[in-house]
This record gives sequence, C-alpha cells and structure tokens, in this order.
Amino acid sequence: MSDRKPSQQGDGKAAGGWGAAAATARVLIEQSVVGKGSRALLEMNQPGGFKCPSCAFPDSARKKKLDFCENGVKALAHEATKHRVDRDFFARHSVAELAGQSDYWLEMQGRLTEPMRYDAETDHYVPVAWEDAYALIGRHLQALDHPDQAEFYTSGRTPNEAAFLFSIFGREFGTNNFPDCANMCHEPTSRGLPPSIGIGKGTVVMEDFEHTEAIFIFGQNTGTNSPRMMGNLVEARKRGVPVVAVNPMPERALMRFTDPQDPRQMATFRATDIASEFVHVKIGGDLALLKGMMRALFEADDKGRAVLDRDFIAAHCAGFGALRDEIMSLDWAEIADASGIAEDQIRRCAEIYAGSGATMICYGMGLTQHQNSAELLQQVANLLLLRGNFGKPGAGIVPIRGHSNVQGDRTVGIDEKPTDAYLDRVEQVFGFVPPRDHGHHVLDALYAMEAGQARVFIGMGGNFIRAVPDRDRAEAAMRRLDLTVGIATKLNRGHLVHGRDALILPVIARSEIIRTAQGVQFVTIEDAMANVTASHGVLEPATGSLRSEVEIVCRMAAAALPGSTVPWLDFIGDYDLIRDRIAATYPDLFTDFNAKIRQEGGFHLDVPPRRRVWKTPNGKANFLVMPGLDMDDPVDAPDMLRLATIRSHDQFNTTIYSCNDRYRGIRGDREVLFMNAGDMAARGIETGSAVEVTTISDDTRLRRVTGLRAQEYPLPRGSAAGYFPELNPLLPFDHHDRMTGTPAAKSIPVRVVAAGPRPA
Ligand SMILES: Nc1nc2c(c(=O)[nH]1)N[C@H]1C(S)=C(S)[C@@H](COP(=O)(O)OP(=O)(O)OC[C@H]3O[C@@H](n4cnc5c(=O)[nH]c(N)nc54)[C@H](O)[C@@H]3O)O[C@H]1N2
Ligand SMILES: Nc1nc2c(c(=O)[nH]1)N[C@H]1C(S)=C(S)[C@@H](COP(=O)(O)OP(=O)(O)OC[C@H]3O[C@@H](n4cnc5c(=O)[nH]c(N)nc54)[C@H](O)[C@@H]3O)O[C@H]1N2
Ligand SMILES: [Mo]
Repeated sequence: MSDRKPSQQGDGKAAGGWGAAAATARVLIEQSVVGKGSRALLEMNQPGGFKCPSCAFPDSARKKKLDFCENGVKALAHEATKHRVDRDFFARHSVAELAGQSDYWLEMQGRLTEPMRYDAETDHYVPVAWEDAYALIGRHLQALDHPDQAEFYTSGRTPNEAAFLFSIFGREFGTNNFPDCANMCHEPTSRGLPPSIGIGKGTVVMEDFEHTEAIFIFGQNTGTNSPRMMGNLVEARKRGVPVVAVNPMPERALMRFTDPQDPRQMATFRATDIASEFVHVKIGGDLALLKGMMRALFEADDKGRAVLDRDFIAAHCAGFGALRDEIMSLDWAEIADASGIAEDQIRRCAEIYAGSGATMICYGMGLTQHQNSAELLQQVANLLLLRGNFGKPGAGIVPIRGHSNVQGDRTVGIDEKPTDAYLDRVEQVFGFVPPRDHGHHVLDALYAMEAGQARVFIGMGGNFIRAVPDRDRAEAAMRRLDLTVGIATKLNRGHLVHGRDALILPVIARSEIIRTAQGVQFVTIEDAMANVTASHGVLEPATGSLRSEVEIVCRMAAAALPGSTVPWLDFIGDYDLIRDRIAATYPDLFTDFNAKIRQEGGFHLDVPPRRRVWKTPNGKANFLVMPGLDMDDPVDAPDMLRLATIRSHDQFNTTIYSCNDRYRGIRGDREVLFMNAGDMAARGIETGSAVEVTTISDDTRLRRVTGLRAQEYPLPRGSAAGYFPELNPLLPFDHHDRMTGTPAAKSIPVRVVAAGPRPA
C-alpha cells in the first residue's frame, strides 16, 4: 500500500458494531459490487443459497434473515469483484514484472478469466485452450518415472465433490501424495484426538452453546477469524455463562463486543463484556496452564471434593492413574513459570471449570501451531474427560476450523495417510487398486521438491508458496518442478513462483452458478461442527470461460488416465453421480447422501463421542500422558523471544484485504512486530523504531526479516507477534509439531535487534 505511515488507534472501543458495518460497506464499494454484492449477501448461508467462502463456523441454529459477518462480506466482495485479470493484463505484464508487485496488488487486480500457460521465451503467461492445458497435464503426469513424483495439493475452500474426485484421481494415478492446507492448520486435531477420543473432529453442535455452563477459548481470535461465533458468545454471556479467554494478546473482541446484527446494541452503542476471565498466557504456556488446572482438580479430589466425574471415568476411560501420577509430579512454581500465569489464577480457572456442569473448550491456531501441538490437544481432551464433558448437552471439544470446507475435504479423502479400510472401499467402488504406501504432507512435499523427487505440483485452490514455511527455501524448491498447475479464482504468488511449465486454470467461485448439460448443479461442504449442507451459487460466473473445479479434475484425470475404468466425464454434468460414489465409499457417514442433502439444513455426520462411543483400539476414551512442561526448543538462547505469526483483521490467510488491523489499532502497515514493553526497553527499542528479526535455529541458514516496525503491545514478556504471511521466511521447515509435521508458526524462536530507521 502506498500509505506506509503507521498510526495507532488504541481507542479501547468494543469490537464489532459500527466499525464492522462501515468496513462492510467500504469493501463493496472498493470492488465496485454494491448492488450485486448486496443482493448476493441476502442468499449467503440461507436455504437455497451459497455457503460463505470464508470461515468454517456453522450457520446460525435459529434462522436469521441475514447470516453473515464483516469478513464474509469481504470474501464475497473480493470474489464478486468487477476487476479482471484477462489476457490483455498478462500481455501487459511479464512474470518478472508481476513478481515485483506485492501480494496485495496481485489480489486487487481481480478475477482470472481464461486458462493461461507460461511462455518461457517471452516470460509472459499466454492464453491456452482448455483442451491443450489438460493434454499438457496428462503428458507431464505420464512422463513421470513414478506416480509419487506428483503432488496433489488441496486448499480448504474446495467443496466435497471436487475434493473427493481429486483424491480418487491421485489414487488412481498411483499416489497418496495429498498435501493440504490442513497440514498447516488443524492437523494436530485430526491426528492428536483420535487416540484420545476416537475422532479427529469437534464434538459439539450449535445448540450446545445454549446449554453450556462455561466456555474456554484458547488461542483463537474469534472476532476476526470466526466472527459469527461472537453472537453465540454474546448470548452465553447474557445468560451469565463464564467465558475464559486464554491468549497472549488481549484480542479486543474477546474483551468487549457489539453485535452488528443486534439492532438494539447498534442503536444504543452498547457492548457486551465477553471474557469474564482473561488469562494472559505466554506463547506456548498453555501446556503448563492445562496441567496446572488438572493438578488443582486432583488436589481438590484428594480433599474429598467431588470435582471429578468418577462414574464417567470408570465407565469410559483408560489411563487415569498414569495421568494423575504425571500431573502430581509437577511443581507449582514450575507450572507458573512455564505458563506465565500465577498459581492463584490457574486455581481460579480450575474452580470455574469445576463449577460448570457442562464445559466447552474451543481452540484455534494458538494451540495447533507449536512443536508439541498434537500432544497438547490430548491434554485438552484429558481435562474435558476428567469431568465427563463429552456426550452431554453443552459440553465438548471445539476445534475452530479455518477454511469453509477444510474438515469436509479430509472426510472425503484428502488424506496422505489413508486407512486400509478406506482404501478397500475405494477399490470396491472404483475398481482400481489404490496405492497403500502413505504419501506426502506439506513438509514432505517441500522436501521432495527440494530434492528433485517431486516433479509435478497441482494446486486445487490455495496459495501454497505463501502459506508454507521457509519462504526462500520453498521458492527455490518450487522452481525445480517440471510443471506447476494453479487452479484458482485469483492471481497469487504461487502462479509466479512456478515450474518449467506452468498453467493457471480459472474456476467458477463458490458464490457463482454452475451450469452443466444436465442443469444447474450444487456442491456440498462440511462445517466445523460436522453439518453437511448444500451450497448453490447465485451469481453469474465472472466470465463464460471459467470451469467448475469438478470439471477440471475430471478432465485432468481423463487426460492423464486414458485407460481408466472410472467414468470420469460422466461426473462433469451431474453431481448426484459423484455424491452416489461418496455414499458408496463412506456408507457409515453418507448413506442416502442425495436424499439427505436435499432436506432443509442438510444433515449431521455421526460424531461417536456425542454418544459416548469411542472408536479407539481399546474402545475407551484414553487419558494420554505427555511428560514435562517444555516446548523443546532447538537451542537455548537467553535473549530468545517466541514469535507467533498471526492474522490481521483484514486478511483471509494469504489474501490481504487491506493493511489495517482495526482491533489492534494498526493502520496502513503490515510490517509490524508486536512486543512487550520490557523486551523493547531491554533492547533499546521504542514504538515506531525499525527492528530486525532473525530466527534462532540449529542449522546454518540465515533467516532474517528486516524493515519491521516495533509496536509496543500488551504481550507477556518473552512473547512477540507479527503477521502471516510476511514473516514466513523466519519459519524453518523443520520447526514443526513433532507428531504431525504442522509448522510451528506460533512459536518461532527469534532474536530481535534495533535496526536503522525505516523509511517512511
Ligand atoms: N477473517 C478471517 N477469517 C479466517 C481466516 C483469516 O485469515 N481471516 N483464516 C481461516 C483459517 S484457515 C483459520 S485456521 C482460522 C484461524 O483463526 P485463529 O486460530 O484465530 O488464527 P490466528 O490469527 O493465526 O491466531 C490465533 C490466536 O492465537 C493467539 N496465540 C498465539 N500464540 C499462542 C499461544 O501460544 N497460546 C495461546 N493460547 N494463544 C496463542 C494469537 O494471539 C491469536 O489471537 O481462521 C479462519 N477464518
Ligand atoms: N506463518 C504462518 N503460516 C501459515 C499460517 C499461520 O498462521 N502462520 N496458517 C496456516 C493455515 S491455518 C492455513 S489454512 C494455510 C492456508 O493456505 P492456503 O489454503 O493454501 O491459502 P489461502 O490463502 O487460503 O489461498 C488463497 C487462494 O485460493 C484461491 N481461491 C480462492 N477461492 C477459491 C475457490 O473457490 N476455488 C479455488 N480453486 N481457488 C480459490 C485464490 O486464488 C487465492 O489466492 O496457511 C498456513 N500458513
Ligand atoms: Mo487454517
């Protein structure tokens, strides 16, 4: 952005309210879609309309006339934009020139209009016929020595029908290489929870908000990243339900919130206090906090207080003794030190928990992006199990998912570690023999590219190169590929950091109508609470030359697999045929899919812990022990700060809507480093001064970001924060969750020093 002069609002106002309403209007005007956008908004998250392409929070349980938030409007406005990236645009700008532009600039150019192929001689993207694009993909795939040289990436906006077929395409081709955005997001949920409660998903539904007696929110910026949940929090607070927010940043919407959909609050400028207890945890201190809460419960139990659900534990759980021994071996002083929270506040949290008959623990990236995240989530489950908080109204674990269909994509096969039972079904339903070896997740894919072992990358949505760690290293790896394919709505960096051959294939977006020879089609998605619903596009596609994601998958498959036994081209016209195959592949979940999806409100997928059924090897819910309190840092450096890379209020992942971050008081700047006042003073840094951030690691690479501006912020000592994706160059490939390979984007060990003045 041109306005690089930062300013601080710091007005302490409530979040939401008129600020949100104004932002909503502004983005519709900016994208020149006031009429079209407003009409489409009436259909967002309504029966017969389309599902918001932004976050995965479910639709309101009680039907509202309008069911969207400020950030949903931004997502829609950017999708419905009147601006276009067409063949003239690519003729005007070489790839080198485009690469010199910011990600924000690329996004603002508008919608892609027709398939383009990279021409190395001129360094321009040039138009290519759809048929020729598919043929090129087919030739590259067939030329590989082994199917595992291909990487099939999925981003979580892809609907079930396209994701399912994409996974079948890859498997028929012969690989389980399905890196996906979940590998950088809720993978610790997907892999950490099954050994514990038998499913890697959340266990509550929307109605549970009406019955809950306490809500804990760990590491999630609700007002920005799932704003529609604010309505549930406001209602719970009005009922007097305690809300405990655990966060190194006092996120404004977790403190005070005015619901923009509540006319009374809007008219009277009133707001609701959200957090009744704010726990100012250090980055990475949640493990110690959770263990401290468990310790307090065990101590109370020792004194004869009935704080544990003994009947539930006896009937349903295994491993109680070992957990108790480990927790009781910890020392209070160490717990307080490792969490950054005083013993008495930890005890108070434990009392809130013990006083609640039904507790929900919600969490976001603040828990999933650390070196120990999968095990950390098992401790969350332990805490819930101790009081039987599964399978009763108002209780459960609530991973707040990111992308609108990231959960569904995994359910329907985007999984690099498929189970044998699933592969057997694929073989029965489709008649080919799928590969059994596990495939690549995101980090494996990066290592394979770097080593020259991966040669083709097909990106079904997303912006892989901006989302992944170790930017310089990742870009070099990506450039080694023979072919990169970006299936996308908008131009992004991934199209400019490409292989020897490269294609951009533009798709019909979520809000747009998919018309086929058999008529208008709808798609389906699964929200964060396992509701499967239909999404019907309502807008005309941005241009006539776009194709649906389903069609692109089918035609790629037909081109790459000429002898296939799968009727690929039949699926293009009639999505019911795809849903029939999904039903056949997952009889437990999707029987009668086509009938059930046509009922109003769709249907809920079975979540066995809601019935107190545990699909674990021993048939029990398991208390799992993770010894100690530490994060396991690569090196011990006394001046180390732990850096969390987070989202601003005005972005969706790698898509930047503006350089403002209203709730944190930042305007016109994203190159910001939020720091604790004491940490700044110790380094001779003041608000506004330039700083340089270097990663502390045990390898020899220099990872440094310069030109950042320090901003004093109420963070605990030793914790710092800045924006994703600008700070991704600091995150090493091998700094990740031990169990799942999820990049530890919330706890990068860094050194911060004052630098020369930054140009205004
Ligand atoms: N508008 C909008 N909505 C989105 C997205 C978006 O970019 N924009 N992205 C979508 C996606 S894919 C996802 S995954 C979600 C992400 O939504 P969130 O999970 O809210 O993601 P972040 O902004 O990365 O950061 C989460 C919070 O974790 C806190 N945190 C950092 N470190 C720690 C820690 O060690 N402990 C604790 N307790 N807290 C910590 C940060 O202060 C921050 O408040 O949102 C989805 N929805
Ligand atoms: N340092 C750091 N890194 C992170 C994170 C972090 O917190 N810190 N968060 C991680 C998380 S949680 C996630 S989920 C990943 C996100 O990683 P991705 O999912 O790969 O990234 P997005 O930015 O969501 O992808 C945006 C692009 O998707 C395309 N797109 C949009 N809509 C559609 C559509 O309907 N169809 C298709 N085919 N394409 C579409 C557009 O071209 C757009 O440019 O990033 C991860 N990376
Ligand atoms: Mo995510």
